[in-house]
Order: sequence, then C-alpha cells, then structure tokens
Amino acid sequence: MKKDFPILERKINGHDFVYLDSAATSQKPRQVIEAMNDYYTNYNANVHRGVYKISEEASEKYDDARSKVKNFINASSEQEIIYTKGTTESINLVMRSWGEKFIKKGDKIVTTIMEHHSNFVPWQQLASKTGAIFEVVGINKNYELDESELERKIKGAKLVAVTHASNVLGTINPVEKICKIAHDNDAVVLVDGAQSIPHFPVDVRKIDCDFFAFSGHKMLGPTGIGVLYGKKELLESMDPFNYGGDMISEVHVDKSEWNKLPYKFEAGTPPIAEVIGLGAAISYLEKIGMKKIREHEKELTNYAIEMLSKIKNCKIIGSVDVDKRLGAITFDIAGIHPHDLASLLNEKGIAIRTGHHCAMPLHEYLKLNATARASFYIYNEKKDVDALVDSINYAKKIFGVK
Ligand code: C6P
Repeated sequence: MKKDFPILERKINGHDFVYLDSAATSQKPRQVIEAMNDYYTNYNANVHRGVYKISEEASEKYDDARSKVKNFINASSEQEIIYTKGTTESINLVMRSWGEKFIKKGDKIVTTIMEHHSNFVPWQQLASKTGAIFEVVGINKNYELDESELERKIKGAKLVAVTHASNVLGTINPVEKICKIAHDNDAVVLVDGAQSIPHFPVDVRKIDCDFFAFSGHKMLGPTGIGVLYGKKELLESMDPFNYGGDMISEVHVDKSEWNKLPYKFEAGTPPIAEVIGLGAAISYLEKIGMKKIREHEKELTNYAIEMLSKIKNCKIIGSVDVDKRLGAITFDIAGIHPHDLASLLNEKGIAIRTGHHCAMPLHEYLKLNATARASFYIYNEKKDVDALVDSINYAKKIFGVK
C-alpha cells in the first residue's frame, strides 16, 4: 500500500522518510491526487450553474462525493451533510448558527479537558458572551473521561461538546453512552470526529449524536474540505452561517429566503477539487475497509507501546489498552526537551509532532509544558516503530540522558 503514497518514497536527510505525524495531517494516495488533477485538467467548471458538458461532469462528481460521505458515516440523508473547510469551521458553524440562537444566559455547556482548542475555545467564548455556564469534565488516572463527573455535569446541560478521540491521549470516548445520558437530559451533543473518522468505522445514527464534525485532510483527502453532519430538524432550525450565492432560494430588495439543506449552509463557490478529492479518499478507505484499518493500527499501536515502554525514562501519556485508544502516542523522555528530540529525529528522516498539540488546557491539567507525539496510519509499518525507537535511543546518547 505504501507505494500508493508518492511522498513516502522521498529520502529525508539521506534516510528513508518515516512519517509519524498523521494525526496532524495524513499523506495522500495517488488516487486522491489524480482525482483532483483530473478535475483541473479535464472538467474544471463551476458546479450547479452551467448547462454545458464539463459543468455537468463537475456537478455529477461533486454530488457523488456527498453521497459517498453520507454512506460512509451512515447519515439518513445527503441534506444532513454540510461541506465546510474542516473540523474547526464545522464546530464554529454550530457555535454561530445553533449556539448564538439557542444558548441563553444561565444555560449549561459541557465539554472536556481533553478537547482540541477547536472544540473548546468556541464554547468558552460563547459562554462568556452569553453568560452561559461553562463546565469542563476531567480525566481519571487511565486518561479516560471521569464518568461520574461527566454524568453529574451533564445534568441540566443544554449542549455537550465532546471529542470522539483525543489527539493527545489517543483515548476513544464512549460517545454512544454520552449521547444517551445527554439526550435523557434533553441536551444536544456535538461530537468532534477529527481523529476518529480516519481510523475506525463511524455510524452517526448508531452514536445518535446531533452534530458530528470532521476534516478531509486527516483521512487521506485534501486540506480545505471538511464536513458537518447534523440531524435534519436541527439544521432546519438554525440560521445560515454565511450569506451569498447558492445559499438563497430568492433575493428581493427587502428580503431573502434560504435555499434548502444542505445548500443553506454552503454560500459561494465551493472547493470543488477538494470535494472530489474527499470522495476519492473515501473510496480508497472503503476499498481497504475501516475495520481492517483499525486492526492494522491496533497491532502497530500495541507494538509501539511495547517498544517505547522498554526505553528507560520514557513515559507514555495515555492508556496502554489498545482497545480503548488510537495510534496517536504522546510521550515524554525525561531530560530531553520534545523540540530537541524532534530535531534529532528529523536528522534521521523521522517526522513527529511536538508542543501542546492545540490542547493547552489538557497540558495544564497534566502539568506538562510540551510533549512529543508519534501517530500512525494505514501506511506505517513495524519498521517505522523500530526506526523511532532506535532514534530515541540515539538521542538519549547524544544528550547524555540515562
Ligand atoms: N488536530 C493535530 O496535530 P482542523 O485543523 O480543523 O482540520 O482540525 C482541528 C482538530 C479538531 N479536533 C481534533 C481532535 C483535532 O485533532 C484537530 C486537529 C491536529 O492534532 C492539528 S492541530
């Protein structure tokens, strides 16, 4: 499969390229690159506007991608699939179009300490603007959400915003159970699926979430395209996010009327090549099978945890139970700053991420300044883990750390 990813054939600093930063963005297979190239080369035209051949071809491919997304997450209808720029924009859309309309002073918004800033800051800001109560659920010693705190805080909540899987801890949250508790309390649930959808099967109807947000670029697709899934009745109750072309059905000097779903939320010319690229990415993932992808990553994660645990003074910040986590492994090597470690790994052709991974509240909670993170995807192999471990040991030698 690695041969489908041209970038992985590169040499970096004279070494084979070992890409361990797929939680930040995944690499793209030829099939996705070629689908986008084909659009620009052979049928570049705006969609839903022209009655000429290439515009019809572009519209057909564009619409086909929405149907692929709908089937991929098992939504009820294509009207529930809104294209956005990515997870961040999807969540901001909900904050502005649903939150600003329905959240009032004294209402309770519940989120968690393991959120990415994208699913934390919008709610913190909405609470501060409206006078709503902002509650944050903590984690236990196994790096899982504290369930009793969660149940207590959800009581009386109007919105629960929770990540499906943490980009730092790798923890997979029991979102189905959270939706059940939240709905028993009449709360709306938004699930941040940025880190889950690339790695295992997602069924939004089984989860029963009200909103589900994700990005194309972490699931083999291009940047600049993401999705907001929302239950139809909720989307219908919301105001538009942006105003302009395509999102209207009628415009008069004194008033306008909105287009039907999903177009009500898609103002302006959409990112057509990116939508087509996302469709190709979904086809690629489906051809392999999401269950098979999960199995491969579980095996790799297990191996990585086993090998990293053998390194003296290497602390894994996350659960060691692979059934409950993803292959994004955050760790700390006592005595080496993560940035220094990453620079040395780069010399060996290995790419990892360091810093707070856009999860500062979690780092503060865990009393950590910065951490290192290696994250795996379908194209990684055990030999990539071996290269990582060998290079960490090399870095320890260079820095004189035991
Ligand atoms: N996390 C990481 O290295 P965007 O940037 O909109 O595509 O995705 C934001 C986002 C939201 N939620 C979670 C759980 C995420 O992990 C991310 C993106 C990357 O961890 C880049 S900061």
